[in-house]
Parts: sequence; C-alpha cells; structure tokens
Amino acid sequence: MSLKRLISNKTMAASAVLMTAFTSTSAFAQEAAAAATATAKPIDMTPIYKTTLFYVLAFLLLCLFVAIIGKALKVYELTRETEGKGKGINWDKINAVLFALFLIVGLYGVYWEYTVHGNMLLPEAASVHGVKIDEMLNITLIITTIVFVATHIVLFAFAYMYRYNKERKAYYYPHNNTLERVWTVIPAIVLTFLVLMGFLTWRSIFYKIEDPNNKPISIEVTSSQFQWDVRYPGADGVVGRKNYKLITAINALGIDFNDKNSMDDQVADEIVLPVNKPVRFSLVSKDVIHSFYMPHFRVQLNTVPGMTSYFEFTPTITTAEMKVKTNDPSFKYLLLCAKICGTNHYNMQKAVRVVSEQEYKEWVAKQVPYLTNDLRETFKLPLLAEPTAAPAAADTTAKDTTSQIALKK
Ligand SMILES: [Cu+2]
Repeated sequence: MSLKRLISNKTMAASAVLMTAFTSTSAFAQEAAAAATATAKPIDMTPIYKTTLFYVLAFLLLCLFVAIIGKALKVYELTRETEGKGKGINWDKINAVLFALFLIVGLYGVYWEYTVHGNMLLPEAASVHGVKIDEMLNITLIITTIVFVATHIVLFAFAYMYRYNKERKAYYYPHNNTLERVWTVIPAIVLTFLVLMGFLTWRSIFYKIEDPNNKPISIEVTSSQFQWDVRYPGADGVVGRKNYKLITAINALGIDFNDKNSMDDQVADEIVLPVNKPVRFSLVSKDVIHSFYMPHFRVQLNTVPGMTSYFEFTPTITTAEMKVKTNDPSFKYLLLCAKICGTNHYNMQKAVRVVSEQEYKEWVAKQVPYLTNDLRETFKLPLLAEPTAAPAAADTTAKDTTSQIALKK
C-alpha cells in the first residue's frame, strides 16, 4: 500500500470519527433541547451523575477524544512528511516542558497537601506516650519530605535539562564505587536511626516499670458485635475473673462471682478517666476481632476472642481543657472500633471523658455494681435488701417485694 493511500485512509478514518462524534453530540443536544422545550422544565441529572455507568462512559469518551487528537496530529505530521517539509512538532521539547510543568504542579500539590490537609490531622496528643509517637511521626515526616522533594527535583530537572538534542552526545558513565557507597550508607544510617527510635519508643510504651505509689487503675473493656462493655474494678481495684461458660442472659459478660475480686465490680455506660493517672485497660472480645482505638490518646490494640491484651497509658488533658484548645464546645474523646468487624462496625463507639481526680472519685462512687440479686441467686450468694430509693424505677421492676429478703450471714 502506498503512503499516499495510507494517508488518505487515515484522513478518511479520522474525519469519519470526528464527523460521528460531532453528529452524535449535536443529535443528543437536539434531543435534550426538544425534551426540555416539551416539558418546559430543566432535566434533573442528579440520579444520572450517581451511576457508575455515567463515569465509565465519560471515561471512554475522554479516551476517544484523546485518540482523535492523536490521530489528527499523526495525520498532520505524515502530511508534512509527504510534502517534504521538516518535522512540524518537536516532541522532545514538548515532553521536556511537560516534565518541568509536572515538577512545578507536583511540588505545589505537596505544599497544598501539607498546608490544607495538614490542619485536618488529629488535635494534639492527649496522653504521655502520644507525645512521643507524634514526635516520631514528625521526625519521619520531615526526613521523608526532604528526600522526596530533593529526589523529585533532581529527577524532573534532569529529564528537562538533558532532553534530546542532536548537537549533544550523552556521556557514558556506567559505574562509580564512591557514589554507590554514599547512597547505600546514608539511607542505612537514617533507617537504623528511625527503626531504633521506634523500637525504644515501643518498649517504653509496652514494658513499663510499675511505680508502687502510682498504680494504674484497671478497667476491663469487652468488645462484641457491636458494642463496648466497660467494667470498673470497684473498691479493691481489681477486676475479677470471668469465664465465657458463665455467660447467660443476666450475666452477659460471664463474670465469675466465685472470685472475690468480682464482687464489687461495676458497670459503666461511658469511660471516665482521671487526668494524669495511669490507667490499664484489659481488652477482651466475645465474638470476632475488634480493635480498641482511641485516636486522641494514640491508643490502638486489637481485642481478640480467647485472650486478654493490655494497654497502659496516662491521659494528660481533660475533656474541658480540650474543648478550649480545639475551640469546640461539643468536643468528645471517643473509643472507636478500628477493625471492620461487621455491618454496624461504623457505629461502634463509646464516649470517653477525662476529668479531674476529684470528679472521677465522685463519678465512680455512683456507678452500679455488676452483682445484682438475680446474680446472687445464681451464684448462691446472700441476697441484699433492694434500695428503697428510686421509686420511679420501683413501679416497673418491683413485682414481688416479699421475695426480696435480706439474708445476711
Ligand atoms: Cu468492632
């Protein structure tokens, strides 16, 4: 096939595609206009914008558009060639300029991400170890940003500066031992520093030397689909044993009341922590793996069925102080689940409140004991007299007062 014939074929093909695109677009436009005048009200496109098909078609249309432009340019170049003229478009220059442009736009993108989205990160860490974690993150971010920016400037600037030029010949430079040593040793030192820092920080979080004068408060949190159950230790400071075999309708956590430590344990609707006091969470799960996640305290640990995991930390900022710091009167610390554990995972959360030690003492004294008279009956323990107060609740619950006998040993 001669070149001329090829060109005429390509020109024909390109014109045909352009014609089809143009006629179909105008046909669509006419139809839309006709529909609009017929009903005399604008068409609601919102449901169409929500479909995947719309975006797939839009993408295909874009591809078609790019292909048409490409074909048209190719036709232009081949025409020039057959007419004996020189190259019409200097692609080497265009590519070089695009590289330079990409560098500028990319670097601006990095700056924009840091300044705009950087502010959307979590507020300052509200725990002792959280500050260390943030420091580590910041150091890593500073080092990687410097390396990222420097290498990308070099990469794109070289692509621009050393674009093809027929006057120039590339210098053959296959190997340099010193250069290889430098770019191996420097990253090795930096990475060793980062890994060691991470290792030591991790050890300081998980291997604590217990101070007998400042013992942590033990709180147990049990996860299940889809809730968190909180158990406070009561006056003895120890949460009692539990056993999944003891789980019943009235003993949802399976607490073992043969263990003396369980007797004064309390249930709570929210997690309340005293500020600047260490707290040790024991975490268990009833069904699947959940993840105990308190972002403001930089705490995250899986809760696993069949084993207990622990996390000890010290909150440093009260909820009231955080409301002022974040300038948000509705600010709340939250416990969230960070494992995709089922359909209602997204809603698995619990409010956490950090208060002064005095407020904590007042709050904890008001919490309900886990051990009810029903449970006492099950575990064959002496029953207690029901409190005579709370008459509103008594209407619905107290059905047989004669059975509520105080049996004191
Ligand atoms: Cu969960």
